[in-house]
Amino acid sequence: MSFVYNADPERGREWQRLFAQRAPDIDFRLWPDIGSAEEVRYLGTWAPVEDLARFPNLEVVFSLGAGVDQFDLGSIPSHVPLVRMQESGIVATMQEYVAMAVLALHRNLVDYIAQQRSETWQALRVRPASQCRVGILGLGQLGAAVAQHLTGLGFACQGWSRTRRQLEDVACFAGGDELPRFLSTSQVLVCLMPLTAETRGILNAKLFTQLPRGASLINVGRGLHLVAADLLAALDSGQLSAAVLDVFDPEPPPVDHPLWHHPSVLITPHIASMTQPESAIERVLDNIARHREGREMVGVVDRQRGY
Ligand code: NDP
Ligand code: OXD
Repeated sequence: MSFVYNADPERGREWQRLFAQRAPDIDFRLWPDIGSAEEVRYLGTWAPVEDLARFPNLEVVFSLGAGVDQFDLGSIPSHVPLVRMQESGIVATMQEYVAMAVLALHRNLVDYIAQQRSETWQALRVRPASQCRVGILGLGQLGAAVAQHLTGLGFACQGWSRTRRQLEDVACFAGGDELPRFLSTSQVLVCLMPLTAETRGILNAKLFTQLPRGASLINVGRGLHLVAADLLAALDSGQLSAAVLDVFDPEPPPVDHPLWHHPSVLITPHIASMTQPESAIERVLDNIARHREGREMVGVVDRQRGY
């Protein structure tokens, strides 16, 4: 019985060491050294793997990331569940990144970077975090944890999801009807939704006009949530003041893309958070145990919803 790992080889070697310690009965294989195809029960992968039919005894596909939009759900046999990554390391690193981005925007880092370049010494008004309202699109594993972390830093937080959530000290909005009210008071908007047919292009001109003038945007969801031309227009008109972007489509964006050089945009190369092998292995081994015992696994993708 084997687990085939198909993602970043450096972290793959960490997974290999952890599997040898924690689950020596499972033959851990690093792609492309898959061994006997009949032995493959579990596939852990970031990217879709073609022709899954070559693994006749495959039982579970584990996405090594939280997002699953890269998979063609129709190409995974219906009896093989796709499980997305829900683990404490990916959550903690996302909390750090969004805190960094919100603090950078709240404390005018974009302006001070420009000031430093022009040797300008000019203090801007400082306000406490409690006067800054952060709105989070998506209140799942990551959005909810980010909201709670930002609340701990003193920010006023609110979130929006498809179905209603309840979180301490976080105003929760749900569904299309409540979106305009949520947006109208979100001074910093964070996108932490999965990419689905419903959310594709959601960060567009219509949405930007519903934010308070001068609001800022953090996109850590997926590149295709954002209509880049609409963001550029909103920045240039002053409707938005700044953006922190971690995800693009394609990645990296083309060399001549105007976002690279926009003075109000900070870019990072899709590193907002990362699955951490030491904590992720707990989740994967627990899910394997659940699967063997016929119990429900944590993070099974609902193929109907697409996440
Ligand atoms: P979850 O599935 O746990 O949460 C998704 C949230 O989005 C839920 O609250 C869900 O609502 C909400 N949502 C989904 N569709 C809609 C919709 N149509 N309208 C309103 N709300 C919607 O996902 P995670 O929190 O684990 O991850 C979110 C995304 O973050 C990933 O899919 C991935 O794209 C991105 N990501 C980015 C990383 C990076 O490094 N940049 C790293 C990891 C993830 P409901 O609660 O009602 O289901
Ligand atoms: C993820 C990601 O989905 O890193 O986990 O983007």
